[in-house]
Formats: sequence, structure tokens, C-alpha cells
Amino acid sequence: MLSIYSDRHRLHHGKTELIDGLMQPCFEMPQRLDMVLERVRSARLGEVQGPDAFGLAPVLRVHARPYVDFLASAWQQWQALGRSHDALPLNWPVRGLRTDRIPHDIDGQLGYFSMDAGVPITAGTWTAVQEAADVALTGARHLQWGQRSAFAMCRPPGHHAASDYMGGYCYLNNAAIAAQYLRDQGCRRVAVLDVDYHHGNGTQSIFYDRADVMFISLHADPLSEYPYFLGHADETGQGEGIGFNRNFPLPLGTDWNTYRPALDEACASLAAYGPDALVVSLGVDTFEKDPISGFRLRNQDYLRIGEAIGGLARPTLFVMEGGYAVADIGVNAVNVLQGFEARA
Ligand code: Q9C
Ligand code: ZN
Repeated sequence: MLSIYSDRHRLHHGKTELIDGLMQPCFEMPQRLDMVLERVRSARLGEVQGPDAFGLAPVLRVHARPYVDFLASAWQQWQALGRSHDALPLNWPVRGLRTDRIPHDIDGQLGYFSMDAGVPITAGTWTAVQEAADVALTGARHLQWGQRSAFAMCRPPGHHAASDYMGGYCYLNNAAIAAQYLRDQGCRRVAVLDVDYHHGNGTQSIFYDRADVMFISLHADPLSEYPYFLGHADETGQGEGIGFNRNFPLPLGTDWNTYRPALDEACASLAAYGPDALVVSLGVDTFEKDPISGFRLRNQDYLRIGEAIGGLARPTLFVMEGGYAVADIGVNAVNVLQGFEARA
């Protein structure tokens, strides 16, 4: 399988995040992707290529212009106040507060364009984030050119980012940008399957009222786990999109015996939809040793996930999302890809 990778992900390296009331080192760190690249090479998965530059046009098909302008200017605005440490949001427009005016002040903008504080903005964040979108788009382009599959090694991840907000380590929604690009290049139907431990609230929001992009997610029940405020089973779509969104919230402690029936049902829905292309939001934070998660999947279970996806026999783009058990991220991600190839 062809993999797309850029070293520029390193330009994004937040220092600390607020966890359990304490500022602690960011779990979302450059070493994550180093481990994936190392495993792609040691497992001889296939060629590794750099991304092409697509510019902002395909990003703006998914994200709102004011949000993209904010991301592009945030560091400069922050620095202009004499701050050289990471920019972080601190307050949000919740129920009853106004969202019809965008604050001029950077602290107000950080809150306006985010869902939580897990999104440090550093000097290199905007460059790294654009590069991650290019990595996903380059993978999508290879599907369009006839490849059966590709692996987009995106970092930072994307599935919590919606049209106009960041959150949960995500800035631009790499998988959504790739899915929309595939639509724009002539695929009539595209499906996104999200197997990250956390619900892909951003991707769901982006495609919620559309029938041309189906979204299916398996994740920890939002009553128990981040992102808490989206991802329930009764979220089935809106307007034209009714019936084209499907959530499988699963209990904490989910192991393969609980996961597999949900995955099989998700795959049956995908097969019935019959997409021209499939985008997989590939998070491996469902792993038993993941430091921030509560599922119990084991290394070999990822081969089975890949086989199930391969059985769909669709052109498939894998987009890297979460996974924080640094030593095992590469093994688990590449196991999915090898399981897929064994079945494809
Ligand atoms: N108790 C992704 O996997 N909160 N984002 C963690 C831990 C944020 C995860 C709290 C989790 C965001 C792409
Ligand atoms: Zn996750």
C-alpha cells in the first residue's frame, strides 16, 4: 500500500494540555507519527511518498472562510501581544451567549473557533495543519488515479474539527477534506468509517445533512467519554441526510467480543450504501494500553478490523487520527492496513 507522509508534522508540537485539572505534557506529540513511519518501513508496507500542494481551495470546500483565516493568523495575533508560549482557548460561547459577532481580540477568537482547550497553537501549527490536509488530499488523488488504497499519515489528526471550530487535538478535518475532494472529482457517493475511540463529531457535523457522504462511527459512549456532546445512536442525519449518519456508541471496557458485532453491522450499512470510495478515520486509541482511553482491543484485533474493511472491496483511503500508546501505534495502524491487504 502506498503511504503519504511529510516531516513537516513536527512543526506542530504543543507543550501542555489540561488533564484532570493539571497542565501535563501533550499526548498528541510528534513521536506518534515517527512510530507509525517506522512500522510502515519495518513491515515493508510499500512506498512512502511526500504530499503534493493543493492550496486552500479544497480546504474551503469543508471549512468556513472566517475559521481558516483565524487559523492562518492566530499565531501572529498571539505573538503581537508579546506571548511566545502556546496559544490556548479559555472561554466559550455556551447556551444563551452570542455567536453572531466574532471578537477582534485573539483570546475571544480562540474561544469562538474551538470546542475545548485541547488545541495548542504554536509557531508552526498552521504550516503543519495545512501539510496534513495535503497528505490526505494526495492519498485521495491516488484513489482517483486508480489505486485500490492509500494510507494518509496525517498529523495533527482531524475528526473533531468541524466546519468552523477546532478541538480534541484537531484543526482541519483531513478525512472530511479528502471525502469532499473525492466527491468533487466525480465519486457519486463517498462513505467515511470512523474507528477512532472518540466520536468523530467534526466529520458528522460536516456531512450531517447530506446523502452523498455517509458517516458511520464506532466509539466510546459519549455519556462516559469525550467529546460528550455528540455521538449518540439517535443521531441519524438531518434533511436530505436522514439515514446517512450512523453511530455505534460502545461501553467502556469494550473488547473484541463487543466490538466485532458493531463493526459487522457498520460494514453491512456501508455495503448497502455502495460508495464509490471509502475514507477510514483510522484512530488506534481503542487499544488496551492507550493512556487516555477505555477500550480493550489487542494488537491482533486490528488485523481483523482491516479484514472487515477489505471485505467491502471499495477504493479505500486510510487517514490517521488518534492513538496515544506511542510504542504500539505503528503496530496497530499497520495491522489494520495489512489485514485490509490480506482481504483485498
Ligand atoms: N481523559 C483524538 O483522538 N481529552 N482526540 C482527553 C482524557 C481529549 C482525542 C481527556 C481527547 C481528544 C483525535
Ligand atoms: Zn481519539
